[in-house]
Order: sequence, then structure tokens, then C-alpha cells
Amino acid sequence: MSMCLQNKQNLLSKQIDLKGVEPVKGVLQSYAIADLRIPLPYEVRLAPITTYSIGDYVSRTIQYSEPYTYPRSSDHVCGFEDERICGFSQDRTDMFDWTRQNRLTQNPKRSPNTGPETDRSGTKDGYYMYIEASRPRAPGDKARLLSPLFNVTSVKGPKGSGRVPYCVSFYYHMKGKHIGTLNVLLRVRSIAYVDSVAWSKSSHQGPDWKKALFDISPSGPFQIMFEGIRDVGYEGDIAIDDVSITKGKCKQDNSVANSVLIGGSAKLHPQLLGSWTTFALLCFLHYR
Ligand SMILES: [Ca+2]
Ligand SMILES: [Ca+2]
Repeated sequence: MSMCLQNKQNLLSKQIDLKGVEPVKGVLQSYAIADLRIPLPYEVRLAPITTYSIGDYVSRTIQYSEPYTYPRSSDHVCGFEDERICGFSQDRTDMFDWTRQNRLTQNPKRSPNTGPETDRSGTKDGYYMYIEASRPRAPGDKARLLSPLFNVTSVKGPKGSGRVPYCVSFYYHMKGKHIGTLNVLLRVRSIAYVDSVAWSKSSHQGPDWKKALFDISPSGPFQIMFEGIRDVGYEGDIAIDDVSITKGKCKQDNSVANSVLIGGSAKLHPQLLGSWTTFALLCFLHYR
């Protein structure tokens, strides 16, 4: 088994010694690489070496994601004002991406019958995230936006219950005759991950930003995922803003209006996403 790592600066080739152990199809094998430099992207090529020859390689591009937490652990409100969007990330297994924009960057030819005029704060330069329903989108197309990972494994709930409730709060804008569905999913990570729908809304919800507020009780490290699903037509833009994910049950007056972060500059707090700093590479080995 050999492996090549390549970035623009250099090429690194290593032979992986399986120590006489036959790899088993479908079983995950891991191999740690210590001397990578971040944040360079690398192309990884993995090729089997048999007694006859070197086989075809499989190739993947890997990229380091910087650990990120909200500026203060007390508020956790993301208004998407910083281009790093508070550590949220686009899902790459869906059909399209959420777009970040404000009133100044809106397309002047956009349909007035769908999408918000401004972000939730009502300012021209305030940003929001949205899905654009115009071409080339097709009915059923999905775009997913993932929150940072909340690593709750080491936290004990009240009276040792093991589950810590979290309050999820955000604003949504769903205006238009072709509005599809906005799902909020709870993704709990263990060896694989399990997604469950925690909140869902479909069809036209009026011309204004509306607030969603609900509790979740994740059983382990989790992410919140916003899934926009496009319906049959172009008047179906769905937008979100001011997302807050805080420990503890939701309070009636849990308004994020007073604690919106403008700018959202962040300092690194390694304890929340410490696992992301481990630059381990996992490859499935493909044998013929
Ligand atoms: Ca905003
Ligand atoms: Ca996507």
C-alpha cells in the first residue's frame, strides 16, 4: 500500500506497511500523517501494491478546517456578519449551497415576491444566509448548512442524567408562492452520525422574519443542520439569520435581539472543537 500527498509546494510519497495483516473489505483503517502543514490543501492518492504491480489509485483532496467557536461562550448568536459565518459550513453531499448576502449585495433584478429586503436587524449591511430558488435549481434540490460541532461528551446533565438540553433559536424568512421546506436537523455524531428532524416549516410564512425556538436533548457531540428544500418555482427563497445554540432549556423571554454579534470576530478556544485540530487521515482501502 502506498500513499502520495501533494500540495503546490511539494510531493510526499510514503509506503504503508500493513505488517502482514490482510485488509478486510469495508473495514476502516487509519493511518496518521504527522508532517503536514496547515492550512495547505493536499491531494491524497492511495494505491495498492500487490506482488504483480502497483494498482490504480484512489484520490481525495483534504483540507484543514480551523477550529472555531463563538466570540463569547455566553451568547452563541450568529448573525452571519463575518464571512467565516461563525464556523458554520456547507454540506458537500447535497445539491447546492446556502449563500451569504445583504441588501447591498442583492441582485437588483431579483424578484420582489420572494426573499427578505434586509437581514433580521433591518440594516443595509447586515448579512443573512439564504437559498436561491431561481435557475438552475430544480424541485427537490437541497442545500444544507452545518453548525460547528458541540462536543458534549464530557458534560453531565442535572442529576447525572447524561443528557444536557440545548436551546436552539433562529429567525427564518419564508416569503413566496413557491416556498418549499426548511428543516432543522439534529446531527448526533458517534462512529457514524444520526440525523433527526427537530423543526420543520413548509410553504409561505408571510413577508416578515419569524422566530423559531425549541429545545433539543442530544445524546452526544452534535451539530445543528439547516436544510433548505426547493419547491416547484423560482419564488421560493428561504433565508435564516441570528442563530443561537445555547446550553439549557429555552426560556420564554430568550430573545436574541439584545445580543446579536456584529462583526463576529473570533478568538480560538481550543476546548470546544479540540478534536478538529487533530489532523488525522482516514482512508478506506480498496482492493481488487
Ligand atoms: Ca444578520
Ligand atoms: Ca451544499
